Amino acid sequence: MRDAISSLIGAYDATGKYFDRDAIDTLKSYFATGSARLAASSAITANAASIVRKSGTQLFEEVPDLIRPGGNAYTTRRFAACLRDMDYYLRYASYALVAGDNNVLDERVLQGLRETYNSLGVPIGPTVQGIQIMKQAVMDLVGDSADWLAAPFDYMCRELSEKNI
Ligand SMILES: CCC1=C(C)/C(=C/C2=NC(=C\c3[nH]c(/C=C4\NC(=O)[C@H](C)[C@H]4CC)c(C)c3CCC(=O)O)/C(CCC(=O)O)=C2C)NC1=O
Repeated sequence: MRDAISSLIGAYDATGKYFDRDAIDTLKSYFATGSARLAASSAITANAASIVRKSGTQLFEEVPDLIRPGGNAYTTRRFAACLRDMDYYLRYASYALVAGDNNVLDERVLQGLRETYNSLGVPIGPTVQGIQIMKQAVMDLVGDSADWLAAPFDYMCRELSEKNI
């Protein structure tokens, strides 16, 4: 698993280079957002249950077919599985925010996920919509809409959507 610093060291070490101007700028911006990243992550931790519950409710309002007979989140078991998945996305986003790197999402969340979803008929579009709703909820909570805050959510949406459309 990589974070902003280990990724950079890996890349520079691979070619035997000292950190150059670009590397220092990358590190500076990581450190400059450091305490804001920690604050965002701990705000998510403190509000995770309510973010997931409210975002789920909003998703099912926007796409009511999901919880109607024939919908993928219909039945108590699948409804619960859907909210559990949303909780996974939120928790791993809170890790990625601190790491300043999306590698944890690749390794722990996204690997093989599209295949699993496709084989179970879990629809990708509404899943992406659910992640976007949580992104907005987190931005509202933190009172910030910076790129670094959106990044893990957008990354999961992009990777889930890719090659599937
Ligand atoms: C930490 C990394 C990780 C992820 C991401 C993960 C996802 C994940 N979601 C699953 C199922 C599922 N995922 C959903 C989710 C949804 N259905 C909808 O209609 C909505 C759009 C959406 C919620 C937003 C549902 C309903 C199931 C159960 C499908 C079934 O068993 O038929 C499954 C199949 C096994 C199981 O049911 O537990 C996996 C592996 N598991 C993991 O370990």
